[in-house]
Amino acid sequence: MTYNFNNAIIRKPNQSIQNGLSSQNLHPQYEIVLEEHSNYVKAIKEAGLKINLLEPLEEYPDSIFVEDPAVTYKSNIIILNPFDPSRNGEKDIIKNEIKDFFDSIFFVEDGFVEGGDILNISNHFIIGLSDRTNKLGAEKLSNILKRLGATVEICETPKDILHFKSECSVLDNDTILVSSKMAKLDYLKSNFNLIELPIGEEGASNSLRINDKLLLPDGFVKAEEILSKNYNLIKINVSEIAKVDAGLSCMSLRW
Ligand code: CIR
Repeated sequence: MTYNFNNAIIRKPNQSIQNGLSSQNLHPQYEIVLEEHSNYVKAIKEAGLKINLLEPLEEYPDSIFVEDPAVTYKSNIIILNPFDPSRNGEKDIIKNEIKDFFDSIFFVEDGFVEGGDILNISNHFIIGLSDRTNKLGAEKLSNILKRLGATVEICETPKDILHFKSECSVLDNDTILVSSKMAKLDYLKSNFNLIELPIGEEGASNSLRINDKLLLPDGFVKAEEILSKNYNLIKINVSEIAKVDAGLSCMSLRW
């Protein structure tokens, strides 16, 4: 099942996170990021995962977002090709740090693709085209995933959403949590059960289902009300980390 995991890779925060890419030109404070990150690590442990902690990378401001330079599938790791020049070099470092955790390693070397644009639901992947992921990168990744036995759909990410997964996440084998913008995508509407969050609660749509827990960004009252009926929630405050356009999924690689 897409959300049953045993292991996670997480990178300790770097002080240079304050200079991370931010659509609103905001600068998170390192000390607060450390505190939020430590609660995130605790929640992932509580969900039952063994954590493999990587050392901080000061030369890459956005490097705690380990989901973007790589994606896992079964016991494989695929090293991606992040678009932003300030992030592209992360892939060469993380490759050496994590390759021994996996049976096989694959590479997307042509085009661009970032992990934030890849949603894995059951044996199926949706790759969102965005400002960070282009058609060539999506096709190269799709070829690798298909060879490994997955099915793949390439979809557009609505304009002004950074990554496909910035506003959606897997809840169950056929259920996806979506913001109101993502709820309009024909491909999602016709193929999955969607739980739509109201306008103003977009920040909660990047939640993280792990085993029997659902990690949810704190501070979204309506999302909590909707989801607490069927899911075992762990709320985490990530408001400082959100200043650099990040949510819950991007801070770990799970398998
Ligand atoms: C970036 O713009 O690349 C970072 N500031 C945020 C990356 C968030 N990644 C993700 O949602 N997968």
